[in-house]
Formats: sequence, structure tokens, C-alpha cells
Amino acid sequence: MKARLVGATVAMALSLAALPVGGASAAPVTHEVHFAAFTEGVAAEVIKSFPGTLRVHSGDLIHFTANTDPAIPEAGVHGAGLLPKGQEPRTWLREQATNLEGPWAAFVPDPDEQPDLVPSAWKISNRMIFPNRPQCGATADNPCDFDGSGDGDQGVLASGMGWGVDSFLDFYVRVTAEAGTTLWALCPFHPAIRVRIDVVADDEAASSPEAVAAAREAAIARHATKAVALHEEYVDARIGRRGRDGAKVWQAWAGLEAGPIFLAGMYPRTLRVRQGDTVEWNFGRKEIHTVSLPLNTALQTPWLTVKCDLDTDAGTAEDVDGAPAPPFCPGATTQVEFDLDHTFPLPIGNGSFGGADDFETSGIRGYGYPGLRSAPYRLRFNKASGRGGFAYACMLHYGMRGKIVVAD
Ligand SMILES: [Cu+2]
Repeated sequence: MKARLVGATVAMALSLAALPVGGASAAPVTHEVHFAAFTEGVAAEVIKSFPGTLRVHSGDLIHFTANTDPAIPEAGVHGAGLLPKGQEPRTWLREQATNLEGPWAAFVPDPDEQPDLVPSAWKISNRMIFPNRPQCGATADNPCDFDGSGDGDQGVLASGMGWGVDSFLDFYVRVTAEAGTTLWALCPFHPAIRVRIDVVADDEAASSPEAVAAAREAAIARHATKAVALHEEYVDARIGRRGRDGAKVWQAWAGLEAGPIFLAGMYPRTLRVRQGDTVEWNFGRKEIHTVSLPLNTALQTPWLTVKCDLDTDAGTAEDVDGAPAPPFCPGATTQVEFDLDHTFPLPIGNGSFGGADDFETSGIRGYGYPGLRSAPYRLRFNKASGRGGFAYACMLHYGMRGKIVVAD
């Protein structure tokens, strides 16, 4: 009798577990969305959303996170922007975000600074950095409601950047759009990170958080294996061809990419060339980098400085230094500027490295924001380096370093 009761209870529990998550009377579910992931074994980030598609019920919560990794402290900087219904990511990016005149451009000119520079000085758009509804979203008890109404500018719900140690993104949204609506969320800095959110009817199955978590873990493990193999294939790569003048042109990679995988390193780590040879660095489509040398100059130039523009862009008074943490400036978001160093966005130098006191940099290159180059960067090495070689780095990801050893 007892055994039969236990059996019935187990059967009932099993049948309950098999029911689709949600249903008309079910409590709202919290769906975890991870913007990118780091892998074990080698410094690499998988630049995509886990999951890539999500089915939710109206009233469900979505928790967006993006972890950091101590091995690549400068990576993992992601935000979440939820687009209103009818806004498709490609079009939205083109019209609103990658268009430098667009309201959601990630990088914007700084009109009252260094007007002699062409283009003028740049800063990160405050719309990318700060939440546009700061009164909600930080905790599960106080999510931001999002019904998907509005246009591609005012209708967007932006998380801004969190300032946490473990995560730049920790954002709760309650989807209140009606069933049948499709919404998209993406990282404005890394548009390859995007998730499609289908709001389904109460009697249809929503995504199961357990199944989503299991698929994510399995995918990350697969990507980790690929990342290690890719690293091993390219870390000592010697791929060159003879140029027209008889000197060699060697291939190198600033942040090797394959599919969604971004290896946070310079490939090959050390490249041995002869005087007069050229090195050609290739860039990816998911991340942006620079190739900058000598190493010390690359590392000692802070590419980003927090400034307070007390009279805003309208006035011409000089900016003052901002505090390192929020709210940064007395006037908070109306005054703070995240200024890019002028040596950071644009190429500098004559294309031939002359040794220690010669600064040569590719400028930011990578995925296709207008004004950002994605073409390979070529640098000629006319001077012997000695055994130590010429070290270089990415000004954005200081941990990405390499060395060119030039034999005479
Ligand atoms: Cu980089």
C-alpha cells in the first residue's frame, strides 16, 4: 500500500515535470540570458547570446548577465538593449546604432574638444553607458517592464553598463508584450550578441530554463574545445608569401576569430622575420582591436578617460577629470564623458617601424562601424630588433601582446 502511494506520488511528480513551463495559471518564470561566455583552457570569449532564441510568456522575467574573466579583464563589457516590436536588429543597427549620426551610435564625436583633429575627438555615447530607465532593472523584485511599444529610438530599453566586479550586465526585464510579439535584444557594443524573444500564448510552451542552461553548458564546452585547437594551430603560425620586392609578407592576427569564438591574443605570439619584411595583421568581425608598438607607449596611453564636461557640449570650457566610479561628475550623466584618447581610433605612423621611439598603431579595427577600419594593418620592419624582439599590444585589450623578432 505504502509502496503504491510512493509510486503514485513519483508518477505524479514526473508528469508535472513533463508539463510545459508556464501555462495560464503558472507563476512567472525567470529566464537567464547570458551575453557571451568565456571558455576554459585558453583566453577566449564566445561572442554570442546564450540562448539565441527564447520563448517566454507575457509576464515572465528575463535576467541578462555578462560575466567577466580575470584572464581577460578588458573583455566581457556588454550591455543589453531591447528593441521595440517591429525593429529588426540589422535595420536597427544600420539606422540607429552604427550610423554615426544615429541616436544610438556607440561612438560619437566630441564637438568641443580638439576640433583640429579630423575627425574630431571621440567619446563613447552616454546612451550606451547609462540605463535609460535607471529606476528599474537592478533586481528581480524591481524589473523594468517592457511591452515593446515605441519606435527604434525612444522605444528602446537599455540596461547601460553595470559596474559590478563580476558582471558588467545584471539586468531584469519583465516582458509585458502580448502573445504573438517578437522582440530582439542585443549588445550595442557587440551587435553579434543578440537574442530573439518570442512571446507565446499562455497555452503554448515557453523555453525551459533547465533545458536552456543545459544547452548553454554543452555549447560552451564545444566552443572551448574548438578554441584550444585554434590556439594551438595559430600560436606559432608562420604563414608568409614573397612580396613583389622579394621581401616577405607575414600573416598575423589581432584577436583570432572563428565563428563566434574570439581568442584574446596576438597570433602568432612571436614572429621571426628578416629586415625589410612586412607583417600583415588581420582583424575579426566580432571584436575591435589595435596593433600598437612599441609596447610601453601602447600600455601607457589610457585609451579611455573619464571627464566631466561641466558646461556640456554646448560650452567650450575645458573638461575636468571625473571620478572613477558612478556618478562620476557633479551633474552625473549630463556632464560625464568617456573620452577616447586621440591616438586610439585612428592609424598613426608611416607604416614602417623605426624602433623604440617610433609610435606606430593601426587605430581601432574590426567589425564594421562606419569610420572603423576592418582592413588588415601592414607594418614594415626595416630595423633589426636584437634577440628580445619588438613587443606590441592592443591598446584596448592590454593583455593581448605579441612580439616581432627582426633578424638583420
Ligand atoms: Cu583588443
